Amino acid sequence: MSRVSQLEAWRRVRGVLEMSDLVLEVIDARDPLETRNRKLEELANKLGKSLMIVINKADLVPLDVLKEWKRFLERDYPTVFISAKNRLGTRKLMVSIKRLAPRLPVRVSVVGYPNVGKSTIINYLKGRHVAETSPVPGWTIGEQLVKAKQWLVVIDTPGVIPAEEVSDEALLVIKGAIDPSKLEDPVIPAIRLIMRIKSFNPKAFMDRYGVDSEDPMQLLEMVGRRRGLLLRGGRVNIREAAIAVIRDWITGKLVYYYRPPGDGGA
Ligand SMILES: Nc1nc2c(ncn2[C@@H]2O[C@H](COP(=O)(O)OP(=O)(O)OP(=O)(O)O)[C@@H](O)[C@H]2O)c(=O)[nH]1
Ligand SMILES: [Mg+2]
Repeated sequence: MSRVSQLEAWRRVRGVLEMSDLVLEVIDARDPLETRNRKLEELANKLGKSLMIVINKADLVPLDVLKEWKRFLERDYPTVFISAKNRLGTRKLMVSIKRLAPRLPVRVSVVGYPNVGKSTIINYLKGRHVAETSPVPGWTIGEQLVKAKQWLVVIDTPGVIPAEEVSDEALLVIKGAIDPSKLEDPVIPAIRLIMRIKSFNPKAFMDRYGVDSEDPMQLLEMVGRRRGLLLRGGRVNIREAAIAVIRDWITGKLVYYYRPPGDGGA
């Protein structure tokens, strides 16, 4: 993850926040705490902007868990959950935007970590493909203004990562915020990810690959062999196996979720 490109991304996001009337902070339903960006919230507060949390990728998490997160996050900000990909929740999102808009027409910025689905939400509000989306984190580089409705202008932004997290590759892998092919060593981050996935969803690997092991390194071996990711001589290409696992997490083929802490929990 390059510090320079992140500095530029923050600069652009700040500019977009300054010109918006309402901020949509997009988070990933599978890991709301890790994809909630407090630095963005602080910046929006400092600039005096109202903010709404949009829990996206709701298709990957059960409804009762989504409802608990909504209740939990609403202590801080109005919250909705949607699946931009499956086009579920548009009406609810539109109604909430209209309700929170300080004026009409309203300018709404869409912000968050890389890969949470910001550009997909822009397309969904517009009703057709106007913003490029990709399973590769860090896809959107510049901002883009889109007139979604007569009364609604939405602004796509690049994903931003708090400065203190930029060099913590394993953490960024868990947040789904970094392209695994850019990692010098994807194996250690993959092992941390495997342990986290297993802690919340012990069946995740059996469900996805039909193999499992308590030892993350051995699990990578098994996944690599299953996938035919072999080096010459028949040994497993562990690097490629690690990248495959990280990609499957990013694209929602490996799933976990958890409930909010405290009394919002189970
Ligand atoms: N399962 C699921 N996947 C989604 C959803 N919304 C977006 N995605 C997927 O998440 C990936 C990232 O989506 P983008 O819209 O490009 O995310 P972004 O936040 O704009 O990412 P950057 O531009 O890299 O910051 C893509 O592969 C989307 O198809 C959703 O509601 N459910
Ligand atoms: Mg984008």
